[in-house]
Amino acid sequence: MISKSFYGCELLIFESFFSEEDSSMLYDQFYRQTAWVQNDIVIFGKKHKIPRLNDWYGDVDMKYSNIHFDAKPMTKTLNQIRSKIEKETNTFYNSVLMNLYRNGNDSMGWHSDDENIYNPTSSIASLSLGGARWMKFKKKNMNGLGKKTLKLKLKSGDLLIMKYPTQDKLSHSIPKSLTDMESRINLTFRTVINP
Ligand SMILES: O=C(O)CCC(=O)C(=O)O
Repeated sequence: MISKSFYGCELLIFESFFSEEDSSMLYDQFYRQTAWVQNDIVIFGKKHKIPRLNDWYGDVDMKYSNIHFDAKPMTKTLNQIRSKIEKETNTFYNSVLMNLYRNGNDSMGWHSDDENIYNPTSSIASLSLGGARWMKFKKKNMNGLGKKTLKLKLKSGDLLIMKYPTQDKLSHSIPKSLTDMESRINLTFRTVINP
């Protein structure tokens, strides 16, 4: 396990949490069986397609901006993954946001998972399947050149744990890549509380 500390936030990476073979089997299963949707986001009054596809499983509805996913029970496979993560990390998760990055042009901008549906002191567990991607972290509200960022390479089968207070103090992003990238599925397990 690799442990990184950045502005007082602990980030743990369990490399090959799932073997290459299991990761590729899981990737294929999720790719085929998930009802992927591409939502719109409104920026300065203009609609844009979010550059990645999503789905959501969990105890409560997921709402942010104009995006809405109804609550639905986790599948058997998601429950098995969740149990394995919970055993390893001693944390309880009741929902998962599923992300599909089709190629290097799909991305996720700077943000924190700090919406009020989440328990603010719970970790977030993020499993990567498929093509490797960089994930960046920076201190919240810090812009401009010369500001420190942390870059982690997330490979297929790797599990990243973002511990409290990561969502309070840091933003994270999955930048676009100019080089060709294999598609990637990411599952972020979260703990929602009824707002
Ligand atoms: O794709 C990832 O590894 C991170 C996804 C993410 O930051 C999010 O969905 O909030």
